[in-house]
Amino acid sequence: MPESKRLFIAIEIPASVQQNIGVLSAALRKADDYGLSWVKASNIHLTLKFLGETPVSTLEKIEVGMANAAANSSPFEITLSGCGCFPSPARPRVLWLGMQADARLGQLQRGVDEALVDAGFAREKKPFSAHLTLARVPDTCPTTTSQKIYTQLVTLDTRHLGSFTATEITLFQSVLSRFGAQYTPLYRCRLGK
Ligand code: 2AM
Repeated sequence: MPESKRLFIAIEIPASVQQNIGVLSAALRKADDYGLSWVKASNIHLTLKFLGETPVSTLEKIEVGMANAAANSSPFEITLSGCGCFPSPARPRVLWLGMQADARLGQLQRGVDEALVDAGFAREKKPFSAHLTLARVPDTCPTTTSQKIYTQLVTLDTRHLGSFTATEITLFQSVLSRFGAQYTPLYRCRLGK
């Protein structure tokens, strides 16, 4: 079996903004008497593309694709604001924070998606929905419980979480364990020529 790594491409969030998110997340956790799977503040990121288990022999092509996509973009501002859940408030499975950014965010995501076709990755079928995952709801969690926590989330003020300039994209390796996910940056690519 060829060696493989579980990979994804993301925009990293500055530590100061992660800390703000951590404070909000901690407040929300107080309403969680079930035990959702909360993302550690330092692990919060903006996923552009999930690659999954990937042979290491593909890494070079991924890096070339990332470099092309990044070169066709330029740094842009992201302001955190709002929140939501997937798939719907009637059945929350993923709780997330939203953001505002200009068209370059969507263009960058489409550029990454397109650039990785040559590396053998299928284009995304669903439209991109930019989000920062706060918590995932275990399958065993009653819907009434996840609805209650989501209701708390929407009451929180998300306007002061902060802004930052996205200047690069990062290829992460994800290692899952019973202690949670560990994300390791493997390759970073600056936006712009
Ligand atoms: P998300 O949290 O932004 O939704 C690393 O595992 C990241 O890849 C996760 O944070 C998640 O992004 C995304 N991811 C994980 N598993 C995935 C899957 N099966 N399909 C799509 N995206 C996934």
